[in-house]
Amino acid sequence: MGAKVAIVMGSQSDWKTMTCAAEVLEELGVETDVRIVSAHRTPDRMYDFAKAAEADGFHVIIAGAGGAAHLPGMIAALTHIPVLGVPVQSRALSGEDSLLSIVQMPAGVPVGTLAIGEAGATNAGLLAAAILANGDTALAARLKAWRQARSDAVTERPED
Ligand code: RP5
Repeated sequence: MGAKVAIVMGSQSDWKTMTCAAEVLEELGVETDVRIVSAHRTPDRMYDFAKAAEADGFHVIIAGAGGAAHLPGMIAALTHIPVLGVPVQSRALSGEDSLLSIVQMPAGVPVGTLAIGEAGATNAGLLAAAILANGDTALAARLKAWRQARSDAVTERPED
């Protein structure tokens, strides 16, 4: 069976951030399909990807972009599959431009927007896993174990 999670980004330069989503999904044993799909540089590729996403078997799309970050919203306009948007930290405005571009979708076309940068990408991966875990008890168990390990790693007192 093919990947149920697609990770797309507007540029090669976004990969340093978006790899965090891929890494956590790999840790959880979730296969991903990773692509560069730019809304303004490769609009036909973006359209073809989004229109084919359901038939291609994707259940969640994680889309990262920076600056005038219209990629997640454009993909959400073209498919009903849940889109999780990751604002990539931009050079000029530190990602506040990316965040506002992605989060302020008009009612009716949602993009689940995460934090700016690597934390957002990691959490997008975790949310994608949580969505899939609703119908996958083995994945749910792996996700619970992943979270438990994070809790177990917190010491009661700070160490010198
Ligand atoms: C956006 O412009 C991309 O998502 C990227 O975050 C930003 C800069 O792209 P490059 O100039 O590095 O290709 O389209």
